[in-house]
Amino acid sequence: LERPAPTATAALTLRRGAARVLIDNWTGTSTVPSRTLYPHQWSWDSAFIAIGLRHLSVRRAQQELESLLTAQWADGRIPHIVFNPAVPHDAYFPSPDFWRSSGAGRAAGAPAAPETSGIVQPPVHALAAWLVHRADPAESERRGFLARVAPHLAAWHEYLLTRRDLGGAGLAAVVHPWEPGMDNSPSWDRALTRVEPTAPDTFRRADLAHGHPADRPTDLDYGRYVRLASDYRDAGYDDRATPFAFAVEDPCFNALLIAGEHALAAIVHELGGDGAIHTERADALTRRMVGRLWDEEAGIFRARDLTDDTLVSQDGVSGLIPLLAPGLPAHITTRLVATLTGPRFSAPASRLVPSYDLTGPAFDAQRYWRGPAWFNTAWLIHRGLSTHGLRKQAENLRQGIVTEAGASDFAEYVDPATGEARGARHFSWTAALTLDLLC
Ligand code: 9WN
Repeated sequence: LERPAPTATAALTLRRGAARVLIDNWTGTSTVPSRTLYPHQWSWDSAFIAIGLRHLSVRRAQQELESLLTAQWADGRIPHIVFNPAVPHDAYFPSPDFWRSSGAGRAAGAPAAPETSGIVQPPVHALAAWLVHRADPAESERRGFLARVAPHLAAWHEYLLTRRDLGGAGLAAVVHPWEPGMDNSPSWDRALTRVEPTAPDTFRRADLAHGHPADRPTDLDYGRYVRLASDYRDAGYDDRATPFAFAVEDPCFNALLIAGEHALAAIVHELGGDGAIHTERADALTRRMVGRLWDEEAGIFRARDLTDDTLVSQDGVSGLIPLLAPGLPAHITTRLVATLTGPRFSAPASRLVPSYDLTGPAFDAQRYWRGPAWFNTAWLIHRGLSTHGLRKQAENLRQGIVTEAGASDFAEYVDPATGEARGARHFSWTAALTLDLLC
């Protein structure tokens, strides 16, 4: 049975609880995803966090995004981690010594400081910047926020649309399972069998000190993550020179780029310019995403493995996130909603969306991106449903998000069937996005 939606008093308590998480996880310039598991700044986390922080402090939300942008590389990439120099290196693996973005062997184009990773995460930033601006346009204008961030956001998208167009068809590719932000999704299993894992005794995982092994990726997964990241690093993070053993066009990543291009169009327009180029790009990306990633028979978008140019047959929540694209053909929207509300992705007790097909062979209700329901993906689908005017479904999901976030103490992810908390607690984006849906 689903839990009842919070009453007005409970909603107030929930808002306070969410605010407390964001206050506790604030470091002075940005927010850690979790004080225990993830003690640095993460790229797409910061974007989601800013979307919630804007309801507490617009200045802080601006700072969250701007501190991330100071770590942007010369080629436009926004690194997936910005390391906090005050945190000991053994607190998180891989640490700055692994990535070698700074110091003697510094990668070309990496900032002299701060230290960063060399891979990226999904482009939620332009959407976040636009929403932060909208929270208080006068304050944003007074501080010149949009004018400052717009060139960085444009350079970031440009990087993705050019250097990362590895398939040559105008979509952005990811080159490491950490890049789409859904590390051990079954969608990567087949591609990863081609990757020779690095021996487990050559590195030390820090995540198991804080996370339960059954909730986290396996040692074999980590061996492959390390191999892919070190191959990229050893090629100087050069997208033209690296012989990528893993290269995939992911639906969620590209749907966020589409939403980001629409947001950039609004930003440029607000600054007095003509944002048409970004709208055109968003439309072109939408057409390409439909052409290359939509699977009519399966009724969901699928990742394209560029190594053998095939669609991956495992279905995950990523394939539903293209609902975010306002220009999606109507029949595809209808099919996607049917998939979302059908037996493969509907979890009536939690009203959330599992990260992987409930009926799929690799489903695991506990393990990270192999089944558990996450709050950021639910928020994105909520936004997609609202974009297409699907109010009833959006409201049902909104209630699931706020109810389960509160009941799980703002967990990183939950068992979709029971709502049981998994992973870290007091997780920043869970708190931020709950706050957003309560305001
Ligand atoms: C690797 C911080 C990040 C999220 C990702 C999530 C997880 C990292 C890890 O944590 O990934 O980047 O160590 O497992 O998969 O989406 O951004 O919250």
